Amino acid sequence: MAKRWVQRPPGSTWGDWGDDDELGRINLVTPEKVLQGVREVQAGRSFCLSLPLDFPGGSSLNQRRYPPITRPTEDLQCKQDTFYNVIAKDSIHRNYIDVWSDDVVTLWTQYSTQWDALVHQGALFDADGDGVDEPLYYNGFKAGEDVVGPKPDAKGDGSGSVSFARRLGVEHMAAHGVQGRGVLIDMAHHLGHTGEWTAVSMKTIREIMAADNVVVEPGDMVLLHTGFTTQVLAWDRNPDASKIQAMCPYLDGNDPEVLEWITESQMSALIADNYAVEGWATPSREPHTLLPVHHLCLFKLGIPLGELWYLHDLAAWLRASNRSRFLLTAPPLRLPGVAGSPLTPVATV
Ligand code: UVW
Repeated sequence: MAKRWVQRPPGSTWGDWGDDDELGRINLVTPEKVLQGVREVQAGRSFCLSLPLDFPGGSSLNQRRYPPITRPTEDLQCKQDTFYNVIAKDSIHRNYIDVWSDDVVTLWTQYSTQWDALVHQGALFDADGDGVDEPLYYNGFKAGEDVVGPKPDAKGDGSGSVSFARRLGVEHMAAHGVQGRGVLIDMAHHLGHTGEWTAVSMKTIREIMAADNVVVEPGDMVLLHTGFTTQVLAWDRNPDASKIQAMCPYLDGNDPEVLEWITESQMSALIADNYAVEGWATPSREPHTLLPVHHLCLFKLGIPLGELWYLHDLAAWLRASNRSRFLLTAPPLRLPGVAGSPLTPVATV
């Protein structure tokens, strides 16, 4: 494959792992990194880091995303939506004792606990040096060509898919196996569960890390505990629409030092229990990104983002044990061509 850019975005990693790389910083999750994670397992306890995937409930957090919808598959006579509580004795042969249920789910991939794949956010950038910006994704993959849709048969296999990421989909992470050392930064503990939507600067992050002896090394997956999903869980699928859009601390993407830290720490993934990890960019007259952390991570550096993870119980256990590191096992679905994935991550301590 010929190189697809002559100039890369400043401060990006495009090409560092090859012209066709689709993994980005997940390349830093090496066998040694897995072993470092495994060495953190001392108590043999596991924590589920996922919300139930029908949380937060409703669509007040993001009006494009809805809770999962389930229905039965068709039966053997091809009758739609019927293969559920099927009594084999009645429908096949009186000698059979079996009862079956079999279902279909319509799942908005980023409704609940999720990974954002690298294809989730690109940017306009002049990679071919002709003076005109093109819509591109990480490593110069092209909107409309490598990332196809919306259009009929976008996947090209007659399956009815209307969108399809031929490159940079979440399946590459899954195939690599997302397992390594996780490091938790407990913002909620230090900033209090005030519920205030508060931008957290790098100065504050450094103070929190120093207070808890947290050290992030290249290849680590970094998890930010803000308290957001603790509140989401308490609402029990009925979130307060006036609060859920703007609550709890978030990483200040307008702070250049935050962006420097993400770049220089060489973290392999950035994860939060909140929505979007960050807030919104400060408006400016110049063309700019709406989401500076997304732009840096997904478009420039190739760092997948985790959102809406459930970190409350793990954070409490780590604090009581005076620890911040653990083995994190967090593969997305190996579902080709999608921009995000629900998952059920596990921390083992
Ligand atoms: C936002 O929509 C703000 O974030 P994401 O799409 O990454 O969930």
